[in-house]
Amino acid sequence: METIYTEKHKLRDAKTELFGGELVAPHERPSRAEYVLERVKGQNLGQISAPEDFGFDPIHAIHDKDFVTFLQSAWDEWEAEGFKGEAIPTSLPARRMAQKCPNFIEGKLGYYANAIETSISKGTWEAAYASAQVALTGAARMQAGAKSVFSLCRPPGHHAGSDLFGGFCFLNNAAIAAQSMLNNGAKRVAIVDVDFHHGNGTQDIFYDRDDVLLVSLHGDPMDTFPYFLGHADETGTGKGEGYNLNMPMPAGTSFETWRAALATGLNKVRDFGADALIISLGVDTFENDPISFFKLKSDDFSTYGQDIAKLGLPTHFVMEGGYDVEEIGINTVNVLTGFETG
Ligand code: 7XA
Ligand code: ZN
Repeated sequence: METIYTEKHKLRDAKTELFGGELVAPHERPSRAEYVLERVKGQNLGQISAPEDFGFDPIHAIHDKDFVTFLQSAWDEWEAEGFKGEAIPTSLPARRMAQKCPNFIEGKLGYYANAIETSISKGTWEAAYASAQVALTGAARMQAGAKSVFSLCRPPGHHAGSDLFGGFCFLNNAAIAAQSMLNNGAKRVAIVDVDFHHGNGTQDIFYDRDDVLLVSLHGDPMDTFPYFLGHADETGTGKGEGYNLNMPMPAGTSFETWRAALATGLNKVRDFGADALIISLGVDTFENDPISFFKLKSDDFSTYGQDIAKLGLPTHFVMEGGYDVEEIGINTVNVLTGFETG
């Protein structure tokens, strides 16, 4: 399987994440992608290629132009104010508050944030843009007839909405890849999000659509991030009704339970009749992940890679979360090699 990767991910190297009331070293750090890359090489997964540059149009097909402009200039605007730390919003338009975007950068940050753990730092935009191009290159490979491809995206994307960042995400790589496939001839694309966290950004983007099916398996949002979306009764709206399947699960969920939910999701994908499948591949379902509460072991990742392969669909793996850096490479590549042998 070909891997798409760029060193530009290293430009996203924030020093601070707001966690437990403290500013800590971010869980989402450059070493994550490097562990995965090392394992891709060590297991001889296949060719490693640099992304092409598809420009802004496919990004604007998913994200509001004003939001993209904000991401591009946020760090410079913040720095120009003389603030000493990284850019973190302090004031958000919570329920019933005005929806006008302020002029001042601190207000803009709040307007465009869906969570405030994620600081914007120097280089964040450049890395986010490159990450989207990685996913777009993966999408292009699929359309050229590849059976599978791995987009080693970093920063991740599934919490980013059309005009919202947060949860370590800025641009929604999987959504951008899905829309690109649709714009280039695909009729129906399914996204199965196996990250521990609900893909609230992806859900928000496609919630009223019947050409993109989203299946998400995740920690119950009553108990974990992103808290405000991801419930089982969120099934889509308008013509999108029935095209959003959430399967929240409780703390301590075993692989057996999780795998049964995956089977339900994959059956839904089969019935949908997708031309292609995108896996939002987060491996923070691992038993030792520091910010999650499922109990998958390293071998389980191989098993579910095989399960996904049995669908027989062209499959694009797009990297999302996973934070126990020692194991992230093993678990990620186990899914990919499992898929290849499945
Ligand atoms: O899939 N998404 C993630 O892995 C990021 C979750 C961010 C959690 C922040 C909780 N303080
Ligand atoms: Zn996650």
